[in-house]
Amino acid sequence: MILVTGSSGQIGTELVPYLRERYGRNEIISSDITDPTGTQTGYIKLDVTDRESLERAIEKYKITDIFHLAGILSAKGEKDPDLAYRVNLNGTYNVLEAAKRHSIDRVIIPSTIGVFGPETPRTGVPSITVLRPRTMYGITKVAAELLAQYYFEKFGLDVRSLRYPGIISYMAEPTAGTTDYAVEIFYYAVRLKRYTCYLRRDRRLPMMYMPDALRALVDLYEAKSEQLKIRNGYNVQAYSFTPEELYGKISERINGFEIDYRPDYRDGIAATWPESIDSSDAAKEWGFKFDYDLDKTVDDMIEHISEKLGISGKHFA
Ligand code: NAD
Ligand code: VAH
Repeated sequence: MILVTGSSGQIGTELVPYLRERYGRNEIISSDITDPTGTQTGYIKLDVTDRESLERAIEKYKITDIFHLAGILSAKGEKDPDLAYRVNLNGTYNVLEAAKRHSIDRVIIPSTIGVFGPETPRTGVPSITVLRPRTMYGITKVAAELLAQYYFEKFGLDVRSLRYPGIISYMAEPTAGTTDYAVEIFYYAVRLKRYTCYLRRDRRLPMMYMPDALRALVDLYEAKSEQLKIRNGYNVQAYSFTPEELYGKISERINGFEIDYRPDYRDGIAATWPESIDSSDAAKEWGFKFDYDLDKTVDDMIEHISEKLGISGKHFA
């Protein structure tokens, strides 16, 4: 039985159905800090900062594997660093400790390009590199990566991690991160044909589309343990672009779409992250690959967001 923490967020909203489709409806327990809604099945309320509740849930549902997604992302973390510290660091420690005590088979913890900092190389960053982040999010995620490696080496706990770039998706609208503009821009483009971007026009960041992000996480989960040399985090990305380049791609498809730029504190966060990372370790050791290039991503996003907002293709002419 697989437990997913933080399952109501941007990634969990799509990972849970993906896992249910692959391993069976009744094999997944989703959980988050919020109360269950009437429509959720196989869901429990679970605060990862509460170790006792976590251990009770592991026992009660006979959990064998954990996908630990609960977290406070970069932008929200800079607004409330204390919360980010408690959820990201104490929460991850609780998950690892509970996993060790209950002999959990595999623990999957997504990390992030937020672990990098201004001293990291700007482009083609390798998996093993300088990690000196300047956000509370990044600091807690570096600590989580090191704990993952520690639990693997010291206790033999099978912990696996990859460093996601910004994830683009249309199901759940992200609100807590620095890379969220790359989702938000599509809603504004489709609905209003106008967007004000909070990053500089030339702020280049690594990104990836959700279907590739889900497949990568499950490929890592299913890989043979002996294949995996890196336990703190494999770099993965599909492409890198600037807001102006993304605007260009959307404008080719939505006539009259306009953008302006008003950089805020999130641009300061993004300025400390690299422009591109090197996914070759992930490709070599567990076969990481991606299907969606930027054009395919933009086509798919516009199609699904238009459908979601009930706006037909004619609107774009
Ligand atoms: P999200 O902010 O959309 O979701 C996080 C979820 O965690 C939320 O549903 C929130 O309610 C839950 N949560 C917060 N505090 C909690 C607590 N104490 N107990 C239980 N749940 C709690 O984030 P996401 O984008 O889905 O990210 C999931 C994981 O992937 C995070 O670890 C994040 O660092 C990592 N990641 C995400 C991205 C991205 O672009 N989305 C990129 C890199 C890494
Ligand atoms: C954030 N999307 O902006 C997340 C991520 C790639 C960075 O961790 O905080």
